[in-house]
Amino acid sequence: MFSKVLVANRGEIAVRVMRACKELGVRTVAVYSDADKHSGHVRYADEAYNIGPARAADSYLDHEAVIEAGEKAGADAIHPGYGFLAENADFAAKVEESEMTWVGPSAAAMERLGEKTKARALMQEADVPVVPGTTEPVESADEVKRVADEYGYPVAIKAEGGGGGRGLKVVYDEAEVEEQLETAQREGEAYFDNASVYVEKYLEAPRHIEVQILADHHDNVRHLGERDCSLQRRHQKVIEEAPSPALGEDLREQIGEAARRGVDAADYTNAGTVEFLVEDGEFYFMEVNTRIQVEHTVTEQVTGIDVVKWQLRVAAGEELGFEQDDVEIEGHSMEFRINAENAANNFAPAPGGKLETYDPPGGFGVRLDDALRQGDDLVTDYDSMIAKLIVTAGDREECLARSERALEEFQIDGFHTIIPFHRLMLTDEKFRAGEHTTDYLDEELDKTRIERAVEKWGPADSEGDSDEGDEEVTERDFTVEVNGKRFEVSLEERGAPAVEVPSGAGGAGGNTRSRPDVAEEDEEEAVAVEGGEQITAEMQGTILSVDVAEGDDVESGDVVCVLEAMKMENDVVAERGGTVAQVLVGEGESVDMGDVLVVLE
Ligand code: MV4
Repeated sequence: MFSKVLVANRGEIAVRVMRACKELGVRTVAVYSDADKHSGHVRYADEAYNIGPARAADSYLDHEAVIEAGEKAGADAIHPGYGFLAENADFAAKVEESEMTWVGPSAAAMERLGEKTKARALMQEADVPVVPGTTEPVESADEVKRVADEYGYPVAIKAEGGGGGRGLKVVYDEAEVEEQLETAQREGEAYFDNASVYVEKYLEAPRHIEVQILADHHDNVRHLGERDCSLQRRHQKVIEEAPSPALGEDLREQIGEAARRGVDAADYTNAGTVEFLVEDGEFYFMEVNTRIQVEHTVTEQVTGIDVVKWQLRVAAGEELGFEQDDVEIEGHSMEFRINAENAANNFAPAPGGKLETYDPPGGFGVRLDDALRQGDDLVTDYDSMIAKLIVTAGDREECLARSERALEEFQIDGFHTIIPFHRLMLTDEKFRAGEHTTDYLDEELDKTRIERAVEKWGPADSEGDSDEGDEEVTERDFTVEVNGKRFEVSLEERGAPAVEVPSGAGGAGGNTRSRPDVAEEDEEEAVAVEGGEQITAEMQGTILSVDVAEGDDVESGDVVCVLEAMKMENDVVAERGGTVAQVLVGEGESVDMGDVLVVLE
């Protein structure tokens, strides 16, 4: 085993990896940016190195800075976590060339599976069913039409380098082919430097099922069963579970074996995930993720196998210590992503704030993967996911009840989280029945139910967020005893001077990096400048789409563009109505926090 491992990541996954290191007797090295000087992963590590400014491109994504920190520390391996450099084959190759070991698949295997038509051809070769379509890139509209003639509309045009929802275009009839083909090519070029696209039959309401794989350097490949990640919002997973409520024993066995065959054929090592779409009892390969995933935890809970420890052991050359037949799925587990977002405001990331209260649940079957502690400032430069609650029980029914209990116990004050949204899902008939498909949240769920959930279970003052022009209301909670019985009362004072506004009010509160908040409604976020109001980027990221043009009239709350950061899609909305005077960004452009995106007049 290694004696010292550098973890090239931050937040909960960095701590998760370090926890595994500790149990293996391995010393840990953290790296951090200027924004993370006081973050949990830095406190947890045995030693830590500053690798640059807050901007990810200048720190967590800086290949040389990370490798240099590893060399300075004398680390003998680098674990990338997920996101950041985890799926960067160039970086993996650089680590392979250094004195250190890359805790992940070889750079060559990452490349083989990173290009989607290559991966499709490889899987087909290994007898793994793929979505009907092309295994070669297509260049002309005629080729797209030929695929559609064969399998029927809709078809999906996908960027070769794609993943997540990026570079995916759906064509519902022949008239749209030209336009969607061009858009897919343009997005592929903008996001992945690769305009090459291919075509598949589009499945309209599939389930997203993925299989966890572990492979060693001694030709052993094991699968650890599937996870169901069908509950997604704009390609962001929110709740994941294992096993899938949608699979019978036969299909489960077939998918697991197919994943194992495919990975075996790719000459793959370390942990990986094979993603499938499942519809009408058929399953189709979609892509391979060559990293540890956020939701690996539910697999660990139902198999008892520590996936991160095996990543480290396999990278160190050890042989997998169990046979396929030893892998047994027991009970049921669900993961709830605790994102600092306001679900009632289009899941807008919290603008910042201090974690005034952090009182997580406990008891039988409750696991928390986190890094923040009470009193910490929220770091908003990267991902809005601050923790994961993982609930495990004997069966799905008990898991639902235990999850309701655990989420009710979970107390977080200082900013919005999506706990109210999770509590709503646990009352949702379709989710409880396990009948939801990947389009459920975006297409079917009534948004007013989310608003009501946030009012009911969100921060006490959350109604104030959207009530424009309301007089100040100060609310204080008291405990009183009447004839020996305890009562909690809250008193409201209207028109009072705003002294003790709890920091969850959407204001920047105690945050030292307070800045305009374009997502909340009654703040003076948009800085008035000559010629109008600026709408600025909340965080560093890439413009996914621009939804307005010069001269357009917009209303308060309208989406002007979509900004992607750390694979999260964030709506940038207009604060108030106006006419678009200037659009300063284009699709695929990278922007820094505070950059002006759109000017209104
Ligand atoms: C699809 C699909 C239906 N048919 N491909 C979305 C992310 C990207 N990795 C691929 N995605 C999809 N590809 C075909 N041929 C539906 C999706 C999809 C989806 C997949 C998994 C989970 C959520 C999703 C939400 C929308 C679309």
